[in-house]
Amino acid sequence: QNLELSYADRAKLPKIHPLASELLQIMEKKQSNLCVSADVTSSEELLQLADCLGPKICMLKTHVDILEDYTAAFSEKLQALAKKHNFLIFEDRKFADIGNTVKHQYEGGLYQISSWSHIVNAHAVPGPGVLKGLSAVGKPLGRGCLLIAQMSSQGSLATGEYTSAVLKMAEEQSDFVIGFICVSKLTKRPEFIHMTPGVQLHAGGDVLGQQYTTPEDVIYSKGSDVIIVGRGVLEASDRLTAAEAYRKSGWDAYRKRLGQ
Ligand code: 5FU
Repeated sequence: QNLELSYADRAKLPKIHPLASELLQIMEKKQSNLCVSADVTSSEELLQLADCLGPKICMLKTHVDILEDYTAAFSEKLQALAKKHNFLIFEDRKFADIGNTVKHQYEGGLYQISSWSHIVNAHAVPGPGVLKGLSAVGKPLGRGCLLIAQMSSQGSLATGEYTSAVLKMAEEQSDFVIGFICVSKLTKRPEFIHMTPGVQLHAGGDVLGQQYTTPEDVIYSKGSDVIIVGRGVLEASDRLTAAEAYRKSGWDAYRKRLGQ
C-alpha cells in the first residue's frame, strides 16, 4: 500500500498555505522538483539563466547580496521572468536576528526583498520572534518562509534536538512557514515542503565543507521534495542540458517514491 501523497494531492490539502499549494502545482505541471541556485555575480547573467532555465525549474534561488550590480530594475525583470516561465523566486537570505531587525532587513534596505521574493528562509536560532518579524512584512503580501532545520555542510550544528525544536517552531507558525531547508524528510505533515541543497549527480563535496548527495538519494531515499542545485548546473559546459538532467533525475526519483 502506498501512503505517499503526490505533489498534486498535497496542493489540495485543506490546511495548505496558498503559496505552498502554488509551488506544488507548479512542480506537478512542469514535472520538476528542481530549484536552481543562481549563484552568479552579474544581474545580466542571472536574468539570462532565469530565462534559459526557466522552463526546467519550479523555483529559482538567489543570493541577491552577491550581485555586483543590483538595481530595482533587475528585480522587476526577474519577477517578469518568473511569471513568463511559471517559477517561484526564493531569496536565500537566511535571516537570523531579532524580529525588529529582520523586519527591516526583509522589507527595506537596498534590496527590498519582500517586494520581489516569494519565499525567504530563516534560522531558528533567535527563537520565534524572527518569524514574527518576518511574517509582519511577508504575510500581508502572501509570502512564505522556510526554516533552516538542517544544513548540507560538514560539521553543521543544526542536528538532533535543534532540528526537532525547529520543527516545533514551524508548526506553531504554519500560517507563514511553508517548509524546511533540510537534508531529509523531517515531518509526516504533508503541508510542509522539504527542500534540500548539496545536490550533484555524483556524491562528493567541495574544499569548503559542502557535501553532495544525488537527486535519487535526496528525493527517493531521504524523502525530501525539492532538490536545490547550484554548481552542478552552473559549472556545466551546457547549463540547459545539465538542468534537464537534474530535472529528469529528480522527477524519476519522485515517480519511484510514488511507486510509479
Ligand atoms: F541552507 C543551505 C545549506 O545547508 N546548504 C547550501 O548549500 C544553503 N545552501 C545554498 O545552496 C548555498 O548557499 C548555495 O547557494 C547552494 C548550493 O550550491 P552548490 O553550488 O550546489 O553547492
